Formats: sequence, C-alpha cells, structure tokens
Amino acid sequence: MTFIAFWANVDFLMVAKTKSEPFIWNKNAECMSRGELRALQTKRLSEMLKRVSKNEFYQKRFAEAGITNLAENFKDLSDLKSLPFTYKYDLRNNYPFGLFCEPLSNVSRIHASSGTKGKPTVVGYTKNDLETWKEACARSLACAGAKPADIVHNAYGYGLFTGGLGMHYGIEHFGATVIPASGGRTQQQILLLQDFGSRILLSTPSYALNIAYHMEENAIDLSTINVEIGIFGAEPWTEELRKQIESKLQIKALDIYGLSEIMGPGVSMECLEGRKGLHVWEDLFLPEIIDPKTGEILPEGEEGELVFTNIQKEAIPVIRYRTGDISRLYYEPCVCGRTMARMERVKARLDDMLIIRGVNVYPSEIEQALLSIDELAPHYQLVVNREKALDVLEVQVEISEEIVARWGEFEDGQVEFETLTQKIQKSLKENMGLTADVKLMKPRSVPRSEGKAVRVIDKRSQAAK
Ligand code: DLL
Repeated sequence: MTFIAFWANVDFLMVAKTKSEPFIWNKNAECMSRGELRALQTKRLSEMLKRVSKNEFYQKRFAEAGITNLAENFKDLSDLKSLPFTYKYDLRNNYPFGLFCEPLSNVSRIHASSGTKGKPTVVGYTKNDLETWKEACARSLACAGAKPADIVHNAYGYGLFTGGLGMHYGIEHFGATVIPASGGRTQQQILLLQDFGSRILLSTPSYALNIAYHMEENAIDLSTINVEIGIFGAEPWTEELRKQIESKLQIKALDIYGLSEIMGPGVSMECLEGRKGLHVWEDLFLPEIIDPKTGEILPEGEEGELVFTNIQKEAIPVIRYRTGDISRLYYEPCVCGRTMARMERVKARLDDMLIIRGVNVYPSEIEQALLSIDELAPHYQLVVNREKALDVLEVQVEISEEIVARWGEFEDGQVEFETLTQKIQKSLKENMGLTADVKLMKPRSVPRSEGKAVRVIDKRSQAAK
C-alpha cells in the first residue's frame, strides 16, 4: 500500500468510526416523532387516569379540586395542567400503601426511601412495573455507551434504596454482566474492579471520587483497572465535580437521574454523544417544569421545579409529582438521534436551599466555587448554625495533598493558609455574594461518602434548644 493510500484508509476508518451510529436500545420508542409520542402519551395518560380514579386518595384529591368524572372528561394532554399536584407528604401521610392502585397480592417488590426526614416513602412494583423499570434502565445503559458484552460494576447500595436492585435487573435485562458490589468496602471494590475488568462503573458521583482518592492515596496504578464509563447519579453534582472524576479516573462520567416515587434510577439519562442534558423516557414519565411558588407551567428552557407523571405504571402511579428538584427542559433534537426531551442536570433540591444572611444559596453553587480553587481537594461539608437569630455558615474544605507537600503540615495562622482562607472567602463573596466562615481541613479529614454524600450539617435545631 502506498503512503497516500495508507492515510486515505486511516481517514476512511476514522470517519467510519466517528460516524458510527449510537447504540439505541429501543429505537422505535426513543426515536419516534414528537407527534407519535404525543399521541402515545395522551393514550397512556388517559388509561392512567382511569387507574388512579379507583384509588381513595386520588378520588378525594380530585374532588377537592372540583374535578369530577376525570377519566371520562380527559381529552388532551394539555388537560394535565388542570390536575392537582401530588407531594412527598402525600405518600408519608398515607404510609405505607395508601397510594397503591393494586392490591398487595399483585405487588412483586417494595422499595422505600431512607426516611431521614420522617417516615419513609414506600413504593411498590407489579411484575409489569419491574419490566418497565428494566426497560428504562436498559435504555439508560445504552444511552451512556454501554454494550451488552460489558461487565458492569454496580456500586449503588442494594436494599430498600432503588439504586442497587433497580440497576441490577436493568443490567441483566440489557445483557451485560453485573457485579453486585453495593456501596462501601472501597478497598475490596477496587480489587473487584481490577480482577473482573469492569468497563462500566455505577455509583454516586461522591463515591466515585472516594474510589479515585482511595486509589491515589494507596498508590494504586490507574492502568490496573479497565473502567471507561461512569454512570453517576442519585445526588446533585456539578460540572466541576465531573471534571475532577474524569481526570482522576480517566473515564467519561455521565449523569443518570431518577427517584423512587416515579420509578427509581433510569427516569432520565445523559447520552454519550451529546452530553448536554438527560433524555427523559417520556413515553413512561411525563415531565413538566413549573414555577414552584405559583404552580404555573414554565416555557421551554426556563428554570423551575421538575414535576413527573407516571403514564406506564400499575402499583403506584403518581400524578404530577412535585420532585423538589430544580432543572430545565429542552425539546430540540439531539445529535444522538433520540427525540425524547432533555432535562438539564439537576442543580439542587429546593429544600436544600440555604438562606445565609439573606443570601439564597445552594450547596452545588458552593461546590462549583470550591472546586475551581486548585489548592483544595473536592471534599467539603457545609455546617449551618444559628447565632443571634441569624443563620451562619461554616465551609469546611480539605486542602490538597500537593499543597501540604509544598507548604508543610497545615497549621492555623500560617501565612500561606491564611491567604488561602481569604481567597476562598473572596471567591464565595464574588461568585454568590455569600459571607461564610471558612475552615481549612487536613487531607482525609472530611468524612468520605459511601452512597449519597452528606454535604450539609444543620445544627440550627440544636442551637434553638
Ligand atoms: O436516588 C434513584 C437513583 C438511584 C437515581 C441511582 C440515580 C441513580 P431516591 O433515593 O428516591 O432515588 O432519591 C431521589 O435524588 O429527587 C434528586 O433529588 C436526587 N437525584 C437523583 N438522581 C440525581 C441526579 C434515587 N442525577 C432524589 N442529579 C431526587 C441530582 C439526583 N440529583
């Protein structure tokens, strides 16, 4: 082969490679026209309303809103906006099974939230629901670039939390090999990653970072693991954290979203090709963005609260569920070919908002500011307290190992560390108008996450006593 012919061939191969079609799990569903999708959504919502109309809670809720003969009167998808919302407290107040629309004899599995803020919220799945969930997870895996030949290390917690078992059965259905690692025992997880050669890692982003740091601290060579793609979710994370995980683990990190009340993981997934927003599996979950104060639906692209309606669920379908998550929706076509709407990565939960000396701030905004300061490690906690009827915030953040190596062991009062503290305070002030105390922490002193990270420690209720 001549030199020119050789390069022409390489060029051809590269074009062929870059032009290779994305692997789409269910092309008929994921790429249908918006018109077809709307017709399907209308049909499914109409059937769903018949189903929920038999449930006592919904009968009462609709009657209170002056809605009668709902199932008969429902004509078009736009009628959705006249339906009342469902809230997390509705599930708690009707604990455990009050919102179920099927007898327990038809329910194959129960999951529940941890209940740290009160009674757990309990959800159930019929056999068909479990099939639908597997489908949503399989679509999500393909969307992230996984292949049925892959080995998938699943470090989401197994148990009542939907992350572990939800993805587990999705991975099996997809045809890949699942390693049911669950959360914790990081040393052993790394051993499994090394010995089993998983190409896909599933965990919370904070736990992925924990794995990365554990490897670095124990001088474990990155080349001993084979992970190329991370599917991370279950907690808010920022672009800055994505960059850190990607550079520390040398992988592509993608965002997966979900919530137990609607299904679990796999409600939406970022695609490998676009990496700009998460495709919502809209033939299963109807998304809306509303103004959290007025409840009005907001136009495309505006930031507000995500609301979901189940249109393909039997055991506990939820109508207009107020997720409390802040995001935006976009309907423009995506490079990957999927026609389903995309939601922007969740910025935060509405109830995570802190009001510090009159400034409204979300933990993710603080994370963004901290992670762009080179001298810091991405391990932090926010301690909120009350002094003289005012909320005060202490940002506790670790200094990086490199800085300790350069400046020596961390000591209060040392000039370099004083300057660093001031730099952080200035960044918080300039970026979000926030006045906070900053406490530099020694490397490895902020507790590491094994599941959902605890970012905020709220001492206000203790202070009030
Ligand atoms: O966290 C389900 C899940 C498991 C999603 C594994 C992704 C991966 P819940 O425990 O019910 O369910 O918590 C749901 O977690 O309302 C969001 O506030 C938050 N959340 C979930 N995924 C993301 C994400 C699972 N990708 C709550 N980004 C949701 C930001 C997320 N927040």
